[in-house]
Amino acid sequence: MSESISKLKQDFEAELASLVLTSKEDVDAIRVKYLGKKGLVTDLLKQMGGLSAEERPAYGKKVNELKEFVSEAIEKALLVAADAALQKKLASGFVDISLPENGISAGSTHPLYDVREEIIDFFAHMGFEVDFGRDIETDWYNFEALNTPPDHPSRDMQDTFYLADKVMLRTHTSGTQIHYMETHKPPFRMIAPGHVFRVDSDATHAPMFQQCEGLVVDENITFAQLKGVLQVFMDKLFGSGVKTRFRPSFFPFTEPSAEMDVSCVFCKGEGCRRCKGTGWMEIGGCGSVDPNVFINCGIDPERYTGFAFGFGLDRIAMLRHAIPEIGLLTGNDERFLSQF
Ligand code: FA5
Repeated sequence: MSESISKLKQDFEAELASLVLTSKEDVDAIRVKYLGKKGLVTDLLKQMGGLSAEERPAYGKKVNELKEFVSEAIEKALLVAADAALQKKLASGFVDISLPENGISAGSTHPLYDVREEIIDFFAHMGFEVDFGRDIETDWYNFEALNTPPDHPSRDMQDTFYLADKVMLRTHTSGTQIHYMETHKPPFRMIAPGHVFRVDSDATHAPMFQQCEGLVVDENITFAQLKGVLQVFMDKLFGSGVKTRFRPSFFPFTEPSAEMDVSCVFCKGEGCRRCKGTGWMEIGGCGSVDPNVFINCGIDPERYTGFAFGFGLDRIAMLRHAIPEIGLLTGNDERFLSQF
């Protein structure tokens, strides 16, 4: 018995040495021949059943040692074969490592990011400074300094995410106006893009969305200039000839105030669920800066006037791409994102 084990070991070594191991298949054939279900080493193991109880331990130990020896030799041979195959491939031709791997598709920028960058670019070219502000505001910046009295509905717990008493996630970017006016004296023009948060949710309202604030302060700034700047801005965003309208409105921090609407892209102005039957979609508020806001920031309202505006970037992206639900913009659904 012991001789047949030694003999098999010698045969295996001789066979392995005689092969030029350039392929995994060659090594696999030897593995099956020795270690497969009907392999030679497996055969030796099976013969153990015919031995006496005294002979079995020594025999089993030897066959197992042989099995381990064969397995290790085959592992090594596989590595040699893999390396030989690689060398052969490298020698046979040029490998273009700059080629893209199969199945990797190119990504693209998010539609909201594009809108934000375009807005920043547009206003930066007109000499506006960019201030990103902060997501967390105190009551003073989000409401009080903006001439918003304590009983104003926008302070309601149902609209505002409060973090602590008089500390909240900002409900609009207008607070950045106040920070800016505390540290800059007129004349100036600035924009403040950023995320804002409200307890609000339907097809065109999200609890987290983006706005871009704008503020211009100097001597003799008029509402007519505000209308001019915003019309050029709309032409840039939606193409010249886009249908817009200013609607009289109210904001505590501007007087007079207006809301700007763009013709609904879903129904072409006919009236539908998304525009609540009006044919228009509201994209921003604006107005002439209320003198009380200037006083709160230490700016002389007798000398300076200004205009301000605040637009919803999600709404702009929805209108540009005819996106039916605002939630799609932040849902991270690959089927939606891959369309851009
Ligand atoms: C404001 O937030 C004012 N701060 C805008 C402003 C700035 C007025 C400066 C005057 C001067 P309003 O709440 O209307 O206003 O929001 C402005 C725009 O944000 C809306 O027109 C709309 O485009 C967008 N918006 C408002 N709520 C949501 C929401 N829940 N989801 C998505 N977009 C919204």
